[in-house]
Amino acid sequence: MKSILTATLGLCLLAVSLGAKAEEMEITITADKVQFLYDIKEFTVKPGTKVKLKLVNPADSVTRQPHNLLIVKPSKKDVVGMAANAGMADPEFLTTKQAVPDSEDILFHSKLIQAGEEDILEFVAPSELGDYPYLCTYPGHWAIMNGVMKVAE
Ligand SMILES: [Cu+2]
Repeated sequence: MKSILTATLGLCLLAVSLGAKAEEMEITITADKVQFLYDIKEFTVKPGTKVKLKLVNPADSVTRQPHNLLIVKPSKKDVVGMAANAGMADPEFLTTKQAVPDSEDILFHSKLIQAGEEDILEFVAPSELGDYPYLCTYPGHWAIMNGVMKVAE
């Protein structure tokens, strides 16, 4: 009996230590200095991975262009992008709202990052496999400033 208890306890401890070793990933995505583009168009994570995504907006003395990064539900890039374009009618869109439209299709988002600044977006990758688009919702950027986070085993 004692050995069964010991074995059970051992398995529990094993499970706890495995649980603590969740997959982690760090990735840096840099905006282009001139064009509305990210340098990484696609990356892959396993479901449930703890992701640290650094978004860098390199300084450019001419454009001083802010950018952000939103990760949205599969196939919702266009819907969220159009909502961002419509956001221009809202005087608070580029300030208080950080150019993030009101949408239930947004899973994670950075703040609006000014030229020369960076932000780290931390999140846990969805458990459901699929292609999760990311995009910059500064109005006019999303159609080309986008990419795909693939959640795959
Ligand atoms: Cu942008």
